[in-house]
Amino acid sequence: MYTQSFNVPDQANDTPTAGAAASLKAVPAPLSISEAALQADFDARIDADGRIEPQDWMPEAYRKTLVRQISQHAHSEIVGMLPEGNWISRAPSLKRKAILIAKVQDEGGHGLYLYSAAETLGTSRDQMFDALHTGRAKYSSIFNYPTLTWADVGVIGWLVDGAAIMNQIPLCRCSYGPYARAMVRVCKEESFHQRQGYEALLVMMSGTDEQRAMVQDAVNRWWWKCLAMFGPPDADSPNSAQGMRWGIKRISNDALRQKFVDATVPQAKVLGVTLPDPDLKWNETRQQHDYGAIDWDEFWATVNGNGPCNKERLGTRVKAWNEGQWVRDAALAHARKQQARRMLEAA
Ligand code: BYC
Repeated sequence: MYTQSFNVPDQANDTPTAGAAASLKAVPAPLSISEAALQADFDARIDADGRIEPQDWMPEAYRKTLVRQISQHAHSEIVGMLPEGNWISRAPSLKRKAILIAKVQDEGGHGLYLYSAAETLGTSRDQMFDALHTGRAKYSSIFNYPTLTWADVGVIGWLVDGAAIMNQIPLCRCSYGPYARAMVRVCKEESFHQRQGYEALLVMMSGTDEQRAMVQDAVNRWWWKCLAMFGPPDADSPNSAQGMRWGIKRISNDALRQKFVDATVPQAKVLGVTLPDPDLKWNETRQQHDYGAIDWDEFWATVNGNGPCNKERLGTRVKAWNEGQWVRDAALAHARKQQARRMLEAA
């Protein structure tokens, strides 16, 4: 926690003089004044829409919230490689295989930028992985559903990455610098992911009846899960108010969900698929679409570890971590050897 060094009390001022020790000991005035000043400085920077950087003082709760959100986001990217990775060996053409490999690799890269951003807050990558592997950390609910057909890969690109972009564009303006900067690159790549998915679906929709039915079936299975991805309704979102006050979240869960629905309806029309919601219709007064009720019980069951693929996803990650131990050991041994060689040469 090197960034908290400003918190250390000034020894010269804090050391009590003989005889006055008992009364002075209980008065943390210099520290609290300096903390209040640091807090005021932090608040002013947030109010002015400024950026907080790793070396800056920040309240402990801000740091914790960021570690929670960024590490969960990183885990989502890494676990998110699995449902689509499942189709790399069965992609229908060389072109689709090359695109899918690139996309899945990009998701791995996003995870790595995000772990690096979280590390600047004083939490190690090992700690974050341990939280994931022991089930203490969350990752996006959406990756606990199976990819049953090739159309699922296209629908994940179109809808899952589409929802992710909607959520992530505002994160490019997040108040924490390293997260915001990581998100700029992530969003550029997500945009390619969304387009490749949509284009793959357009091709399938111009194919056979069987292919069209496959796309519609995938849309039916993923639509509601994508709406839930934005998180609980604002009224049931315990972290939103503070996250928005701190400029971490810029747009609320419900507002982002609405933007996603409004953006996706015309895309579905062009594609020729039906979104599986009989209550979905344009509301002239609101100038937005109304949509039906989301099954929040199902969402929470999935978030809490009881979705169709939770155990499989976590098991796969833990297995990969254990089987990769020799790679990490070898890389560390190599780094140590290199360092020893450099020191010998310098001596
Ligand atoms: N799934 O108070 P709330 C991708 C949790 S991957 C699971 O609204 P907050 C991709 C939430 O964590 C992109 N849990 O929380 C990769 C909280 O629990 P804790 C993933 C969820 O943080 C591969 C509780 O519910 N994107 O693009 O203000 C292939 C109450 O929620 C979910 C991100 O991670 C969920 N869906 O808002 C393809 C974006 N929703 O932590 C694509 C970054 C909520 O208090 N994260 N919860 O125990 C965020 O923007 C925010 O953290 C959220 C939640 C909007 C997700």
